[in-house]
Amino acid sequence: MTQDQTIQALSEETRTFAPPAEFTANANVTAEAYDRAAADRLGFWDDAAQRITWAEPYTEVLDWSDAPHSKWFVGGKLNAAYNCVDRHVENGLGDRVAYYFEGEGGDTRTITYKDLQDEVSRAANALLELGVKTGDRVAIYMPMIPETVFAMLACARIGAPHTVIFGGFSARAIADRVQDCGVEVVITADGGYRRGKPSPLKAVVDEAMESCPDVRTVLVVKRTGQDVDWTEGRDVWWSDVVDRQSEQHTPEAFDAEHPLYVMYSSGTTGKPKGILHTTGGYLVGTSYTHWAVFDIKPESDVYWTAADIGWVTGHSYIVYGPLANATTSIMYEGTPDTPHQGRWWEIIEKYKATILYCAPTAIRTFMKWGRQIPAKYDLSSLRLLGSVGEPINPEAWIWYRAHIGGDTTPVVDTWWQTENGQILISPLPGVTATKPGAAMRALPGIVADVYNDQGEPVGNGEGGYLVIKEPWPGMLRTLWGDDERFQHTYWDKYPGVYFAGDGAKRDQDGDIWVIGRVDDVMNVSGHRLSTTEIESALVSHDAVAEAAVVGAANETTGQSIEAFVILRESAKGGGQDIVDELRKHVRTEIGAIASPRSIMLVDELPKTRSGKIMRRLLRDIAENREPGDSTTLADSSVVARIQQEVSGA
Ligand code: 6R9
Repeated sequence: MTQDQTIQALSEETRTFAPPAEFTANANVTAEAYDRAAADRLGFWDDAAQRITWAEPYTEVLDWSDAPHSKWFVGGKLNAAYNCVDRHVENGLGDRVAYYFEGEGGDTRTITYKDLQDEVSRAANALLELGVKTGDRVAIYMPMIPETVFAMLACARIGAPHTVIFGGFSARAIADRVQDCGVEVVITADGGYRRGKPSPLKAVVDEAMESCPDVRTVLVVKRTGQDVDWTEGRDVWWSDVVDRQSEQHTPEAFDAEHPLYVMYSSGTTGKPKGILHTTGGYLVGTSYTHWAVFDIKPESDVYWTAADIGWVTGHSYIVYGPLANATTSIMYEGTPDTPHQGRWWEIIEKYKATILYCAPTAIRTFMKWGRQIPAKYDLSSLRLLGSVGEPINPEAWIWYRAHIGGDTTPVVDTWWQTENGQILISPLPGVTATKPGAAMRALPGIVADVYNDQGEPVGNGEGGYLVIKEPWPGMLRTLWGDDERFQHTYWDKYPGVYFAGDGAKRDQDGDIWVIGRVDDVMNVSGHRLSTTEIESALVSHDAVAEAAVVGAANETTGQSIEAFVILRESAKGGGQDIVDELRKHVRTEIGAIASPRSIMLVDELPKTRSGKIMRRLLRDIAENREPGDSTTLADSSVVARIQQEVSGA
């Protein structure tokens, strides 16, 4: 579907689904929360902050005097790992399961809160022995295994901000992030299991380290047992240093604004942004929203966020939010079709999962595979479903509720971003009569709106830009090493108001429908990628003179990456070979997730008189549509020529 068709389909969507009465009767949050927060927003967050155990109390909920830099829970001190682990053990919950881990190959581990305390403490002691100090940044490049959580919490425990790099990124991408963040210690694994095979991680880190002379230690978890190269003096096995440590470690309390982590995310330029989250506000924001949006009953729920820890969804809703709430979670290492297409449903049946949170791209893939697959499993334990990462089309929403949710479970479509740290716009499952495809309204304590270009709120039935008008606890504090870009990207368009970069619509009832990015950020299978970043990768190849990349609408992946490339004269005539070569080059520069679906070789690109590439027209071509208005082009016949070239090819 094109964006216009999406908007059309969304505006024709009129079905609503009220929460089941029984769900409402037992829900954690009632409609009153909206009134309470509207009457006294900071008082509301003050209440929410009581979910956290503070080593020293804060004196002020919010200091916004240096806007857009916020300080939340000013003067408060806490330890994130203590809040996620130790306090639950102290409260007698040591035997509660924190994670049911399911390896792709079928190996399993059950990790209780007491196990987690021991593992995290040992890992923290190991990091201290390796010379990691409070404030040092540690990079983590890992598969989806329990040690990834141990490593993150060990960092948090000693106040060393982590930067987790998604396992699909290339050596170059790792090196960029490690350098930008000033990392000296990297934690990785020999490899992880992907589609039934061990896939290397350590080898990718080795390659990255060639351009990271400041990294002195690489700590390696043995997961697959595959062969690895070894750099003496730099590389150490996790089993050699962590396992022999004491499981006693006293967590130190850090300032509420102490950095917890940096997560790199694609922006509109070639350089990824290091989004900085701090401790107190982030924990309050994630634990409150996890409890409210997923209606978490920690004593009985088995909760599953089927995402990767390498993305923000994993940070907030596999690690920090669920653990702060003493939840039992499922963690799955592999892909949904290994060894068969019913793998997720088998896992839900096995652990009697009650809540599933995943991306629309997964749901659309399951739709394609057919409803007969989930129908073979007992999914009756599920009581709530969530969606995140991209707009969910009404058909996928309905299918999800019907074939996974047994036609009864509420579905919460949750809108938020890496920058936000926590869910901001979402139904409340016991309160909201949901509409398929709508994130509905801002959560209690959050003030969202849709603005037109002039910065005025749009009326019902109108579209515009999504904005957040008041600060929230889990918000990013700045961009690592680039405060100017922080100001410019989010706060300059509408002074004092957070500009999300998403288009949105208010329907006749005033409910919010998020349409998707309005900038050069693409959303491919729920992964955030920048067109510019991929263009830069392409032009860094000797054969390429110029490149333009667009995200075209795609039924399964939401968007697909379509590249238009002008070759240098010397490289012309290479045919399919050069296309394969360029695709490989993008994999090397960024990673497999950024590999274009198609690379079209063209002789020219549509440009305005000021030299700007008109990607809108390229998108029209990629989506097989009659190109829109091209009157601002320097040469309006270019589009027709490109169309000819593309259809000829
Ligand atoms: C959590 C996460 C953020 C971008 C965001 C928007 C899109 C996320 C959405 C959604 C429509 C939803 N997005 N959730 N669009 N409806 N429920 O995904 O963070 O990777 O930073 O992506 O994803 O376009 O701006 P991140």
